[in-house]
Amino acid sequence: MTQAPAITTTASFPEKFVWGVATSSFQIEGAADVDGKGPSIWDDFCKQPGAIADASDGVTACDHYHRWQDDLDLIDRLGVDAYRFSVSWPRVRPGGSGAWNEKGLDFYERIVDGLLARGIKPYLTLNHWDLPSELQAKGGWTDRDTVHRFVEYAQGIDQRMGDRLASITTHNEPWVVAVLGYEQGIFAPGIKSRAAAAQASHHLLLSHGLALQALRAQGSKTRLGIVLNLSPVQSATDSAEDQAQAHLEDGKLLRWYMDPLFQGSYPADVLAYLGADAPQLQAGDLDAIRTPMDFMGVNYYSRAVISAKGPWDAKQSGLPITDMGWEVYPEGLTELLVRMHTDYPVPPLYVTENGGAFKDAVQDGQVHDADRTDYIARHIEAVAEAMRQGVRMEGYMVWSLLDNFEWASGYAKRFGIVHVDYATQKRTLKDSAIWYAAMLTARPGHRSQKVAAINAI
Ligand code: IFM
Repeated sequence: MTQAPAITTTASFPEKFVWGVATSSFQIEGAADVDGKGPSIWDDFCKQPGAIADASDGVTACDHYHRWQDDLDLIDRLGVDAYRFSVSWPRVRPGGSGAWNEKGLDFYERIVDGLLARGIKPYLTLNHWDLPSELQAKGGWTDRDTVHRFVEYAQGIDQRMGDRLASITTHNEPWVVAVLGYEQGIFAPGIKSRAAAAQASHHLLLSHGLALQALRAQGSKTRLGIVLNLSPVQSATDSAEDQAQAHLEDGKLLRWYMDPLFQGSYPADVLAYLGADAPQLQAGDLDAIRTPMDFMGVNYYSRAVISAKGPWDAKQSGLPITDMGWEVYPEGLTELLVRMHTDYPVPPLYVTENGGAFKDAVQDGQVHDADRTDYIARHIEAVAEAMRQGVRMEGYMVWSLLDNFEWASGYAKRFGIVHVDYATQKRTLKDSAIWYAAMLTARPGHRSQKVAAINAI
């Protein structure tokens, strides 16, 4: 285990750089059918035998729906500037269309106002995967109608609380929704069809662009963007086969999303690879998708290494490996950010998720997660390096605030900087959280110092 470096990380960043923590609705809220919430595709998927490694579900999760005030206090203690969270679409509009659920809207409004009261900026995501089940029954993201329902959802949230938000993100990680959900079937909704995945990805992108246009048309006061999960894709060897395969995988992961968002086209090599499975487009779709954004988020965890011979075994690199089996490779974050900045006319960038799952143990009320602190510190340094190389970066957010429901892996994988005892719902700050808080509250002018100064009078 590596010792956390004694870094003065924030010194390399401008004062207005935004430091945060992130979560998502399904992973922490619980209250799956409380106060009028409708079912989501993840509620349904968890019921499929074998879908979730520990056969768990999101019925209780971190019980954040009931403990939100204490959790906001916890976020405040960390000294962050921002909290990135998502809205559960079926909590605010249970069927995805039709009646809105006032109690659901009130819940998120209380979160937003509670954050602002504590001096924390709310970064709201509309789609972190929990699509209303009723929309899935009509085809989910393969159905073009879902695009229009999503635009209405975006408008409703913006009308209700957009005046108090730091930003609205349309989608979190559309690649995951499309590929893991509709092609590999290992995430909700559990479909295995390459054509369905391609169509779903197009509709996700289209709904993003149309939502931006609709929100601007209604005078939205907040900043608008999308969040992609991206990695540098490297060839395992110099062989022509590996390099060709790596180029295609780069196309499927990065260029399939970045090209339409910034260049108005899908990459030709991926379209050729898809052949008859390529998505159906209508006139104007590509123009809508490239609607300018105010910011963009990148979720980074590791690099991808591609061999034409089959899956790459991360253990052979000799790099540290997280509990997810992912290599710790911070230089990949610098490489990725510089590439995005060089190849595309990107708006200001945020790292909207970054962190590691490690096997934590609570000992005498403490969690000594030096490996997680080391991971986060090294990735923050990688962001600083990207900025030195000219990338416009505005923020960095740790994934995650809390240990939570890690999708198909269930609760066994812990990404939190705050430990959650799921039997008691007790929260314990891990050493990584204490380190992050110490770093952030020591910044010149931090709100905690103002409070301390007032108290000292
Ligand atoms: O937990 C997820 C999150 O929901 C989306 N990005 C990756 C995280 C870790 O797998």
